Amino acid sequence: MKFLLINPPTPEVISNKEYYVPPNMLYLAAVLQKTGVEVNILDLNILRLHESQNIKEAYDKAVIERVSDFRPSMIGLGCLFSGQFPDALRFSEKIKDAFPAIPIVMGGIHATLYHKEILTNCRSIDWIVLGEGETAITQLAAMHRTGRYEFDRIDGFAYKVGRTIAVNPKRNFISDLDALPFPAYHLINLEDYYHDTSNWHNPRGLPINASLPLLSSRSCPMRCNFCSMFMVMGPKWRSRSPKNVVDEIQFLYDEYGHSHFSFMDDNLTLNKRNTLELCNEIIRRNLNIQFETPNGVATRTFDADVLDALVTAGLVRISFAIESGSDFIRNRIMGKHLPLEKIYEVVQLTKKYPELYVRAFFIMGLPEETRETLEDTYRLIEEIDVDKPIVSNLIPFPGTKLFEQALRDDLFVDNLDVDNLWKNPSFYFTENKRFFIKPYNLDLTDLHEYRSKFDELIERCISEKMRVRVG
Ligand code: B12
Repeated sequence: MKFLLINPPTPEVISNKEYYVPPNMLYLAAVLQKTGVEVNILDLNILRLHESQNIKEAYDKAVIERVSDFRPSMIGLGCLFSGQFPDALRFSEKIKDAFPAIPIVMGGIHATLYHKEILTNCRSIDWIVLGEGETAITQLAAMHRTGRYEFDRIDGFAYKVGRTIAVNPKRNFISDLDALPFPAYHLINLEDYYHDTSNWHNPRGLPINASLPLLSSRSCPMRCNFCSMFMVMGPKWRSRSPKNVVDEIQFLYDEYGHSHFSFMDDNLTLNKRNTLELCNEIIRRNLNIQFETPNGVATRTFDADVLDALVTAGLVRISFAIESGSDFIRNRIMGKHLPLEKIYEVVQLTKKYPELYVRAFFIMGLPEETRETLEDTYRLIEEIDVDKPIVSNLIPFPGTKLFEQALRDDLFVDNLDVDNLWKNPSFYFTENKRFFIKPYNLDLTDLHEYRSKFDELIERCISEKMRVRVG
């Protein structure tokens, strides 16, 4: 049994091209290998392209070449971001045309969201795994081996039955995350992910080639109205033991000489005891590492103990998910349960650590936004004075409460073709120039005016010492 996992290129939104190794591919590969499957990973993000090459043709060629060389029994296509879907679909069509007998399964948030539309409209995609995929993919491989496909036994799975689509809703998520093998780093060449890090914030002066992703937990119990994360990782926050996480760090440190990491958790610090144990274990083992949190952390879970432990263990760059300066928007509308005083308190605590690079994430353009709420955000950014505030234009992600609201109240601008979002990636690209919805009490011109104001403010806030890294 041979399984090929393909990671389509990440959309160009990552302007600095600092690609991470793909955790989805490495986890899926690890569980497959554990059951004796031969696995190969093709990550198109690291394909070296010549300037003169047509990018799409080069991707397609690489895909077909790999399938021809490896001759897999089954192919898995990842789709972490909706923006990856057009490439993923094109790959599946090319593969199906050339190798019609190889089944193609797709997974990731976009496929999870739009499984019905994709299976109904795309002849080249046979199956879709809904949500967290380790259990389903090993079941599929096992069924392929025996030749007895009992699809109704796979939890979180969608497939074609004649002209209809059968869906087994996702009910079970892995409760013992320590039972998962570590991501299969041995199946990739880590050097392919190295980039120039000379402009990185590197207070410990460590040799850094790239930041390796870590997931100490999955999911988040919060239900912020703009976030679609729970559709993949389920309703319950599940955590690995601190020892298991530090074993993985130690492994990457000893085996690969890596000392820079990125925690990609949806809610890294939800459990204070866990966080402190994790930090103490890193300190106890004397690991000279640095780490950061590229996604926002839940500000309200922070206090002096948590921050001190994290910084002592090696935290060098943190991103607080604050989202709005308006109490009304942040708590009543988004549902963040984050008092204004807590924000001031936590940001104040960070000032004790000059080596810590502090980012704060905000969103502008919610339906209930007014000039006053935008002013509140503006004022808060000025007051907290972090190293880098980031204000994003709202994207109402399908599957979120916010998306439903925008649809119900007809807030989408430009007659957005909602029925075709499953195949239309343009919805996801804003570069902070587009607004997809019009707030109830603001015009688009107001939003653009504030966008410019925020851009100027951000430019002023970014401290000189931190004017280093793009992302
Ligand atoms: C890490 C992360 C990033 C990293 C990307 C790292 C990378 N790999 O390249 C960074 C920081 C760069 C990033 C950036 C952005 N991100 Co982001 N990110 C995440 C995050 C927090 C975790 C993803 C992850 O690694 N999870 C761990 C792995 C193990 O889980 P997984 O990928 O879901 O894979 C599992 C299943 O999906 C399934 N599966 C996945 N692939 C496959 C394939 C097969 C064949 C099968 C069977 C199963 C399967 O099995 C896997 C194992 O269980 C998610 C939130 C989330 N929890 O999903 C958001 C998330 C994916 N990001 C999101 C967004 C919007 C962005 C940004 C656009 C934000 C912005 N405005 O800048 C940017 C730009 C990205 C781009 N270029 O398009 C949205 C995507 C929504 C959408 N519909 O597209 C998410 C869901 C967050 C959210 N709150 O809604 N992100």
